[in-house]
Amino acid sequence: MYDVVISGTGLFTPPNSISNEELVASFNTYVHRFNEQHAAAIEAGDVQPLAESSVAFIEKASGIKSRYVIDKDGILDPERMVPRIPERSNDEWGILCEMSIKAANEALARAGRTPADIDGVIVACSNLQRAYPAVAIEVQAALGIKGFGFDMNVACSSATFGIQNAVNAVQLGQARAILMVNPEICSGHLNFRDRDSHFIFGDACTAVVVERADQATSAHQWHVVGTKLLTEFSNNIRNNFGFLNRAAEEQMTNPDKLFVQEGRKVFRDVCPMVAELIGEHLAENGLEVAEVKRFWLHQANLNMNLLIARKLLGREATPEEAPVILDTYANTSSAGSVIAFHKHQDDLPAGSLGVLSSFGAGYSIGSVILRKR
Ligand code: CO8
Repeated sequence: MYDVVISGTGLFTPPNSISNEELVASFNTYVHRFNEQHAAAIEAGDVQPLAESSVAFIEKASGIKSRYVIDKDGILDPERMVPRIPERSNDEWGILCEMSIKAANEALARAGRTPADIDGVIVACSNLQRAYPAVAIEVQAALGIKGFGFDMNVACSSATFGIQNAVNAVQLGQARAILMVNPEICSGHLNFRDRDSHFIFGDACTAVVVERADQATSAHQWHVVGTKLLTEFSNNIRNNFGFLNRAAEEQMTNPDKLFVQEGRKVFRDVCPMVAELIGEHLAENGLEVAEVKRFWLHQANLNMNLLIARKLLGREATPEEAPVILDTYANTSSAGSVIAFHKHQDDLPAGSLGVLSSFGAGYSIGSVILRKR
């Protein structure tokens, strides 16, 4: 068994950002138009009037102030409220592949590697563009990587599950190095007409190079001390979009074919599960929570992260101990904890211990313990 390191990370951030103010203005225009158009039915009690969204609520309930998106105009158009992302021909690289290449190039540069050093590509994300061919194989072709590639989806936990797969392959000698990528266009599966969730998600892509410790030369090496994963079935976060939708066409456009959740229940169920899993994982490795210098937590909700850190530490975490990126990125699903890791690792000295953790639909939870070399 080989020792394994994460030797490089990369990030692609879309150029367009939407503030809460812009998003709420568009949503409220839609609400006013809907209520005007249905005034008679609302008056007769046949249709429920829609309620306005509020910037103050969004920031207090979630900590989110803005989000990056692939297409801003389509989302903010109150007549559309869906990003416009034109279909590409099969002769062009797809948009998930394009995002992946940008994040991967940064991760490879930080790792001091070229595509010739990589033996496999894993694309791990919540929102895959198509059934096949795998986006990972397209990324492989675009970068000129030999070996194998496959896609996997464990919702918001896709990156930690992807890292465990990559670590296993390198540990066993099946690959010298694996490129693991998380292209997330969450805006494509978000119902921007739903007041409860229209503010939650953003778009981004992250990439991680996992390789043998004895071959790594990067200045940014994190030894993978261990990985631990957990899944427990729940209906509280669902997206029922899939290939069988066309076989029940009368329900094809129902709201459950986009992201739906019971946010309160998710919050209540998942926070204790995450704190328990990370605590157990550290203990299994003979480590104390107090030794951890940084928690790169999944970036869904600020209050969730504050509670998880408080449960683990027995006190409030400082912003340095549990960095926040969801204020400007919102929830970017599997990319979130990796964005936090990418942006908040270089200040730590050699020997520092950190935990990368994801949580989300499934339920699914992942913990990756890392020590800086
Ligand atoms: N503006 C004003 N008021 C609002 C709004 C709004 N936009 N929305 C709701 N309210 C009102 C409600 O009507 C309610 O009013 P009342 O008290 O009168 O009934 C009140 O505000 C409180 O509503 P909630 O109970 O819903 O509010 P919460 O405090 O629970 O906050 C959150 C809502 C922010 C959604 C919170 O529950 C949360 O973040 N929970 C955790 C969710 C989470 O982390 N989910 C992770 C899922 S992501 C994942 O796994 C990946 C999926 C794949 C990605 C798919 C891409 C699209």
